[in-house]
Amino acid sequence: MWMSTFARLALPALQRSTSAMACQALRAIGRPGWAAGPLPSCLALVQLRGHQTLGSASLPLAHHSVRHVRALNEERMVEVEWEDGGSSLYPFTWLRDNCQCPLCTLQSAQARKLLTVDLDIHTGIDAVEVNKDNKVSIVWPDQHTSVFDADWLKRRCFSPAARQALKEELFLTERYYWDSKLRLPTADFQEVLHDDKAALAWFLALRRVGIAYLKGAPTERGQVARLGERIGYLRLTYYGNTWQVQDKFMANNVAYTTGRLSLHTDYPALHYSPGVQVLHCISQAEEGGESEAVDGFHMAEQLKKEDPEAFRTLTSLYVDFTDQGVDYCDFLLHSKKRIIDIDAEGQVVRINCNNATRDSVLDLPLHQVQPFYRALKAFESILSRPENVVTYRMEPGDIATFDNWRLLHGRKKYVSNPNMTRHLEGAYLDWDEVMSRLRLLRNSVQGNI
Ligand code: OGA
Ligand code: NM2
Ligand code: ZN
Ligand code: ZN
Repeated sequence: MWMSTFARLALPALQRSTSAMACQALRAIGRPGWAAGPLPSCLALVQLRGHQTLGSASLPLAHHSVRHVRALNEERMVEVEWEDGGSSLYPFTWLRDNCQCPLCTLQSAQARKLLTVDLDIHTGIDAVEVNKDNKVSIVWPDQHTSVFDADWLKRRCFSPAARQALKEELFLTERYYWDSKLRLPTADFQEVLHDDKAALAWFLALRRVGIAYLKGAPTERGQVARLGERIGYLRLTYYGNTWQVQDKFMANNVAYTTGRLSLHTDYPALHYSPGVQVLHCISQAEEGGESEAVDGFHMAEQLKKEDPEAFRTLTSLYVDFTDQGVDYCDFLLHSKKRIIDIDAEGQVVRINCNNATRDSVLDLPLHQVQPFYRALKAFESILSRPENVVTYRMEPGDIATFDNWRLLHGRKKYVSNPNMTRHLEGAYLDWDEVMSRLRLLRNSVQGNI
């Protein structure tokens, strides 16, 4: 069953791949004896792919031909009519700004050379035509010529549907919301290191579900660093390139004790908190130490429905976080964050919630203090409902990878045993680097089919 659940979770993001590739990618995460049900057939995957809603503009494999072009001089736009129906409009200014010729573009870097100071934002057009290679050729009033590839133009169509489709392709913003019934999407550690399709499936699950589990890693330090190399590089913080979650004498963080960690996100004391967290279990406690995870975006949505006033409070008040001590070097951090961070459209983009590092400094007018605590309690009580929390026990060789901007995670207290000490090795990454690797793998995997 979990495999088909995974197919449902990861597939919408795989929709621009062929069904064969999707099947291979999903099989790559299958582990005999782990799957509770049969592998989904390619037919089922094709049917799932049929649910896609994205427009054709973002399909990198499709080839588009231009039927006709004309300049709309009043509107100062070029209209491109496509052979397969429909048309797209491109403003003169945008076309001139994005001329791909060697004078305007540094081809070795695919970067703009043209300076804004040299861009005439009121330019007209002398001539526009479809050339014999089916490219759109424009002659500007100063006789500079620009030639645009049809597929390149189609991908950059300004229609709302095309922009939405390209945004989804580039940033994979669709999320699968879950609760305690989630079966953690799971892949094999060695496979994600060595097989590009397995790695792609891992990243797609991590992005869409917010958590992906890896099994079969060696039970020694250095494995999270290998994942970092697979992606690019790890995010260095004051706790080091990688860090050891163990019961430590004079612990410089509550994580380095045997105590319970209530549901939290890591490092809100940094204004740009780490996007992705990796936790590798090297040894587990004999008693206690189980892990918990909850879908923060889903819970924020729930809070908005159940208690809009609390949602408004947590999305508007800035709360102080702090962290101080010595580890990689000495540090004294202060930040101001909203517990539920929303963008200009009101979409939840990040959860910042850590009871240990929430500062005693609270920069609020007196009358907002009690409402803040009431709202925090309301959120906390939704987060910790048993129907919302996934509980799992990490075994040596397991690695949890999760979206630290979205998930809250915790651990139960454990008993420290001198013969069998609990030890996790952790590391952070940022979403930029993970998404960069995901896009590159998607391109190379698709290029090979
Ligand atoms: C942490 C943490 C989880 C665990 O170190 O921030 O959440 O299981 N650890 O020890
Ligand atoms: N550790 C695990 O925000 C935090 O302090 C989270 C960070 C110590 C690197 C814990
Ligand atoms: Zn040019
Ligand atoms: Zn943590």
